[in-house]
Amino acid sequence: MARPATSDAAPDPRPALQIAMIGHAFMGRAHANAYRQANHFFDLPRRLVPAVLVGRDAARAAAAARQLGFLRSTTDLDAVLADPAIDVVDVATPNDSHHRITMAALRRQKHVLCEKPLALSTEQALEMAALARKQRVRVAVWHNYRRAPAVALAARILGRGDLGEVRQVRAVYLQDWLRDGAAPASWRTSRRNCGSGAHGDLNAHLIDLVRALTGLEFDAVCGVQQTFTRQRPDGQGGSSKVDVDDAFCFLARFRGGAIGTFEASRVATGRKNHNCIEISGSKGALRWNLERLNELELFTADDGADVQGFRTILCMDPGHPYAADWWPDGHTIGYEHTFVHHVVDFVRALHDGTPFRPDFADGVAVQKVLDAALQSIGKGGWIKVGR
Ligand code: SOE
Repeated sequence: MARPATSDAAPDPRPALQIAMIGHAFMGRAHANAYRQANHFFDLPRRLVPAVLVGRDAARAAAAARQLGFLRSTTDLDAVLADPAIDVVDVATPNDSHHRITMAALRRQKHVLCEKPLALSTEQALEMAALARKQRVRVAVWHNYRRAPAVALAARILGRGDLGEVRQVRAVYLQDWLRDGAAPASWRTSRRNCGSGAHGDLNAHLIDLVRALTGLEFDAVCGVQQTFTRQRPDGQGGSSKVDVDDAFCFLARFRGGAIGTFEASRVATGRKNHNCIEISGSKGALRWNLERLNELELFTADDGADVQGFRTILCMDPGHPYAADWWPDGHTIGYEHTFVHHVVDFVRALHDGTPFRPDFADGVAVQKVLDAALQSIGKGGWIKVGR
């Protein structure tokens, strides 16, 4: 019988990819989890090292670094960006700092992952995209829902032409965490910090998803918005003005003739994280709902008349995108895994020199639609989306 053997884990031969994460709130936690899980479940060409977490408060940043698995923490962003050992900068901060931090990181030749929406305006987004091209570094926008297995399968189905000509898109992203007027103000309710409310936060995801799934580009949009609660508690016994939308809907015409409806709300009572897209083609249709994110509903018109109907595909079999790296057939995954897949594909693309989407050009495209829809509010009619 073989003698028992004990050995320390062999040193990892892969070159490290040192990551600095700026910010450590909701998205920072999701990104940190993704770095850890990507190393543990996927065969990556680089060893991800969550090297430093940057925050505004030293004690809170240190506590977050410990909890999220970063080697160190600091409040000194400039020193981190100047550190030649840092390869990737992850911008997980409120929207108004995306441009400033990303531009500083790009000037230091860092690869950048930036949260959505990319910027406060198309002008800022264009500057970020131009500098990224000039610096020849790899950049991405954290539109994570592209990498839910069911969404990636939907893109594969649409890309094969199985649904025929895409004619209509109907997309909603509905939450209700601001339904109650007593829900406090935050950076997400202040135009100076976020640019827009549900629109930039949630319609941004829908715009990116529709572009990714269908390849359609927006021609013109016409929007309507409402702010139902215009003052919210500021947490210090006073109140803050709310100067962004609680809900924002818009109609869209796409180049080539397709049309679409988009709805983002943070006051859609009873809806918690209802990101739902339905695409109608000439030969079929599909529907995805984030609240049932492993499932894809599919209708194909060439089924026999007596068996036609939407069928539900559980997208967790080995043939489905990303599924084989997790668990056996049907063992479902969750919201956080979409961020893991984003990291895996980004690291592989960075190492192999292959394209990664969504990049900053995609971030610019989203910003152009967001801005045109906002302009349509002021104009009270249709606005062309800049090309
Ligand atoms: C809040 O609306 C939020 O956290 C968004 O900011 C995220 O992008 C979305 O994925 C979940 O909801």
